[in-house]
Amino acid sequence: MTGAQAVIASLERAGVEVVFGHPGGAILPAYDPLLDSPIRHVLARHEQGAGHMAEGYAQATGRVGVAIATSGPGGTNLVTPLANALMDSIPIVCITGQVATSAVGGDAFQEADITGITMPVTKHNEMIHEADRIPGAIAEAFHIASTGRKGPVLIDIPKDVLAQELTAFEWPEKVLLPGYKPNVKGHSKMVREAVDVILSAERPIVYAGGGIVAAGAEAQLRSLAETLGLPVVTTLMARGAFPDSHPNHIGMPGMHGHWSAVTALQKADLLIALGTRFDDRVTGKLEAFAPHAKVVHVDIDPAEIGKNKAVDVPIVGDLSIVMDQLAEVLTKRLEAGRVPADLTAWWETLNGWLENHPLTHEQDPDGPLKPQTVVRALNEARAQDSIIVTGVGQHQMWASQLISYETSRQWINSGGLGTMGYGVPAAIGAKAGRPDAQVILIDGDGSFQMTLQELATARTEGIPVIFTVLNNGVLGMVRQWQELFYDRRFSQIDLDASVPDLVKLAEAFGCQGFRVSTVDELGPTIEKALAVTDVPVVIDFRVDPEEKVFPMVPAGQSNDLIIENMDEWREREAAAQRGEGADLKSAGPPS
Ligand SMILES: Cc1ncc(C[n+]2csc(CCOP(=O)(O)OP(=O)(O)O)c2C)c(N)n1
Repeated sequence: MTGAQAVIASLERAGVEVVFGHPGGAILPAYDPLLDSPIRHVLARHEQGAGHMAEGYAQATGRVGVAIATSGPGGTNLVTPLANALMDSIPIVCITGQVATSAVGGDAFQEADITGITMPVTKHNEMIHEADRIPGAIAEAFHIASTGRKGPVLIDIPKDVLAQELTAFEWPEKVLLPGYKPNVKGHSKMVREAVDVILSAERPIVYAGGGIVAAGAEAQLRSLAETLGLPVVTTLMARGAFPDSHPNHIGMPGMHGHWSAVTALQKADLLIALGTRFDDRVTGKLEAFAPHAKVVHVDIDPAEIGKNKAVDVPIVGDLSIVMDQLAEVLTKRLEAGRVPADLTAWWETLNGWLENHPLTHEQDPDGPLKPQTVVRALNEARAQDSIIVTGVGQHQMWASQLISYETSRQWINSGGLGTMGYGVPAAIGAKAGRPDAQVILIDGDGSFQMTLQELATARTEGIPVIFTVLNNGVLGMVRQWQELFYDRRFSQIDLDASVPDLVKLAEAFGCQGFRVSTVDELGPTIEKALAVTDVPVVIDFRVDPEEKVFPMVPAGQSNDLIIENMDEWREREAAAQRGEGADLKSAGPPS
């Protein structure tokens, strides 16, 4: 067996059903045995697309996504997906070809030091020097990607190693890595302390992050919240991990979070932070974040504990295991007669906020189509268990705010890196992994144009995604910042909504194209478009470029300064000019 055959055999042994890739000289040997393998190869038009497809696949299915690329530019095109996967803890394995061992270091044709380049954006990477090492390295790659804090692993294989004969193909059934042993069980003393702190808190809140989804701890989260009547907020990475319709759900925190969720964190006396990393988009000005709260923090990655905010009760472990431990201690305490603090007053406050601070927008029936109106209409028309994928920008925030998510893995976006162009390929990957699910991309025209060539992949591979574009003709989120922070001095944001013509573009790619410009056309066109299930669909929604995402915490400010609409923004601005309150334009760090 050659190294190349061993690569494919290893992927088969790892249980891989589909890989996303793009061939080239150095990886060519591995493309030949693919012809004899049951593994499906999806030919992306760009390696960045292949990488994001692997991520979308992983996020939709919970399995490891795989991308394959050639040496040099093939590998460097994977850098963005790798960085994205690292930030969002997405398990992917990337396999790259490398120039022959004898040529390495000699500026050979299509040579790039991909392990060096990707060192800071992978959980682990390795260049293989002998074909015998291939099965072990690939088994380890899958193990590392999918355990502990999940993330990306890259394996680089020189062309001569792919051609080399193995002495024997040995697939390790169990991977043993002496230096890698994620701590999965929480320290029992800390678990007891956490339960005590939780039972005593009068204004507790569960701050649930993407770790809940990664660990599959949704049931335990729900049980904890219901047993103690705890309010829960779900971060951008955790949307759906706790049902939006649940009476204990307070919303999404963060710069564009729900007013009640943001304020609940600010006023809480205890944050029960589960698998979340105190991202600056959630904390706002860190010194002013949740000033009255004690913090219980559970995370699989010890480096996260206390990284940004001091923690009172740190617990390192796998959330699904630690939450079972918490439940066990909690049951004992309650059975022994311990009475939890009374949360009635807290709930009265929270419910009052929820009632008084809903998300609203105004739609003039004859005026320009508002992006929020479109997102609400999509929410109505979609299948309840549909998967929503987004790019990055205003549309991403509206899709998170205005669509109700009831289960995990229904919501796929680029949270940490904020990668425009993520949506099109990630949606294709999600649909490849869950072909029976309705997959709807909600993209911006800027994000869409970064990876739209993958429409060809969707069409030729028979992956019928519904690609929708909130086409405002501008880089909307940048426009919003220029309006609010740079006195409407708009610089380099105009894209022109009519270029490219998205309906013609869809047709050119063999997809069906639809356009909606008015409120009247909205419902009927969405219905028609969603009825198409055999080919990919593109819907061009022409929306108002002036619309802004609210609520908003101005960058670098305290979350106490959450602003709900433009009128309030102007009032605060005027007040600041009179010397009453913070200068909204200071826009200091973080970015
Ligand atoms: C690759 C990349 N480049 C630049 C940015 C900075 N950026 C963030 S949002 C945004 C505008 C997004 O425009 P669009 O996709 O049209 O969405 P909209 O905000 O209009 O909904 C830009 C340029 C980014 N996030 N990613």
